[in-house]
Amino acid sequence: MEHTRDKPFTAEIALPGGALSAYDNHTLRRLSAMRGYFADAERYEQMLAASDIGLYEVYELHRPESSGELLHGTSILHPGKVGDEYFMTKGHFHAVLETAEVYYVLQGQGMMVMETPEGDWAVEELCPGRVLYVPPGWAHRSVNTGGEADLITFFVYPGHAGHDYGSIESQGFRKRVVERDGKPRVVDKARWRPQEER
Ligand code: M6P
Ligand code: ZN
Repeated sequence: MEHTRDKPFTAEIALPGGALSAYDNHTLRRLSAMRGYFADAERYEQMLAASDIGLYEVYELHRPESSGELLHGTSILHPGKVGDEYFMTKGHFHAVLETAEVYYVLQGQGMMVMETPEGDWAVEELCPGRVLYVPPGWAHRSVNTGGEADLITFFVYPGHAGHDYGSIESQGFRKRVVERDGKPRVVDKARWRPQEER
């Protein structure tokens, strides 16, 4: 049997903006999809009642979800905060836990919050030109600390990795990124309190 191979292909990333010139999926994650994710639940509900704004967008090229493939695309995380907590992605483990991901930062400022099921955690700063390697087994969430600009990253991960939102959705990450005195600060999840109670 003759093997039919896909042809090589290219795409352009428009900057500023971050859209791919050719893509199959465009996902817009709105505030309403993030209930329970931000620490300040009261402020979250107030903001949602005012407007169901879009927090981040993902442009992806469709590839088969097999281990030899590399899924890739761009992620555009808009600036803003819910209370003092910066806008962020939901964050996830890969369904196939032992799979990695690479991020290349194209624009903006942010942080990648990461943790393992064993209790290890790490936060790396994201700035233009930087490459971040998320090793197998690490949950990952991007946070936009830039204030005014979109955080735009290019990502690549194995085709069979999948997304597992379960434990992050129910328990969150161990660390949150909040604004303190105008600057981003990494705080323990447990220590977070609404501004008035501090
Ligand atoms: C990055 C990639 C995507 C992911 C997206 C949004 O662009 O890791 O695979 O879907 O971020 O993050 P999340 O799925 O956690 O909402
Ligand atoms: Zn991932």
